[in-house]
Amino acid sequence: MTHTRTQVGIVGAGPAGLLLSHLLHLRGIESVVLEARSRDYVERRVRAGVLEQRTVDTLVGSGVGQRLLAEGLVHHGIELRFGGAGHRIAFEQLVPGRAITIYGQQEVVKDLIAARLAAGGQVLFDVTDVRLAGLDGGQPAITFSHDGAEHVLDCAFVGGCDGFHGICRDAVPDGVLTFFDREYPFGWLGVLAEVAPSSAELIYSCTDRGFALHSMRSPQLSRFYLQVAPDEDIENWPDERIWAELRARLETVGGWQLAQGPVAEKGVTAMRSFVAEPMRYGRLFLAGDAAHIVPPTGAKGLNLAAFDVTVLTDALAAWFATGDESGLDAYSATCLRRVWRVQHFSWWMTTLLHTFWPVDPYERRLQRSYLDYVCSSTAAATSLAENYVGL
Ligand code: RFL
Ligand code: PHB
Repeated sequence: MTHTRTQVGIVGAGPAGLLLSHLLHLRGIESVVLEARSRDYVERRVRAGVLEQRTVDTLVGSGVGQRLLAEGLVHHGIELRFGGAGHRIAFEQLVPGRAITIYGQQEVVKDLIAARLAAGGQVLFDVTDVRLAGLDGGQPAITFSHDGAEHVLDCAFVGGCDGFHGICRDAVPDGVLTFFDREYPFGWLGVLAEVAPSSAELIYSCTDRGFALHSMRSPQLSRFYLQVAPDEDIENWPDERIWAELRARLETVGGWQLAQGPVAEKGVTAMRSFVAEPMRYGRLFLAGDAAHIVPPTGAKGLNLAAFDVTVLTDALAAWFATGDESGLDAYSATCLRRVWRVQHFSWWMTTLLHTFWPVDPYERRLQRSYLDYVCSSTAAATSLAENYVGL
């Protein structure tokens, strides 16, 4: 059993854990990141694609934005497609000066890993049996196995950045956290295809066959999502069926055609909303998906993870500099204010755009009425736009 010491032990090398480690390093604070998966796996995992302006500013401002600025696609609007017509939500008019950037989560992860390793940072991949102890005292310790040996990492604080299925949240004694959650009666089938996007901007399409989203990753790579059953077996979706369904749900306006290409990746994700309160237990601070998740319709999860760790970095930097605890004490409440705004927005976008089977005709008309309202009232469209680009 080897013993090492660091200032902040971080569990999870997703966007939250890596960005926390990187931001702490810039403030002169040492950390070790422990990741259950391989480097190759985390760098290939296809997930989010939409970065809010604030997230872009954080990445660029901390020196990891070179590739993001060169390769990211800046978008000034999205399209809502329903009832046989497309309606553009024009950010440049509704929220001047604010935009979103399309840049894959795995590219953010690659950039952050490269920056940590170049700065001599420690990111350990393929660790197993991670366990937390001493969270309620002043001496937390993380035990884990790596390369066939057992290790103990002593630290002043633990960053619980290990996602929704991680172990950090479960390390909190029963009764301390309150959970809030909602499951949706559908999931998303995500597809990455080697074909130029058929649209310059994202299309959120609401149809009687279900929801579809046309997104992208680059001028050569398109990303699509189809609303499916939450437990849908991907084996039921050969590529031809995927393209036929995407065409049926997206080619709903006159003359618009979907370009097809080879499918590079596909998979099904269930959708849920979840919040754990508070986001702290003693010396453990939960951040990102470990503390809260949202359905991806609002494109918010990664952005929220980035927000959490900027708040946490400031709080930890103040503590290490002067012993000031006020930032740490305020961490959970500061994050949860934003978390709940995003919870509402993501639930609302999901409810507005999906088909809930069996269809309740009354609810369907309410949905349609709200879509019409969002697309005809500047006030309603501004509300969507400011939440989408990030408050
Ligand atoms: P992650 O990315 O899940 O990373 C957690 C890491 O912890 C590791 N881990 C452990 N490590 C050590 N020991 C253990 N016991 C461990 N248990 C787990 C895991 O292997 C993993 O590497 O959480 P993080 O960092 O909080 O980041 C959150 C984001 O990944 C997530 O919110 C977004 O992907 C959500 N999301 C979107 N967010 C956006 O902001 N914009 C989007 O456009 C967007 N689109 C999406 C999305 C999520 C999706 N899926 C697949 C859920 C689209 C989809 C389809
Ligand atoms: C994506 O490109 O992966 C994406 C875009 C918009 C969303 C969710 C995911 O709302």
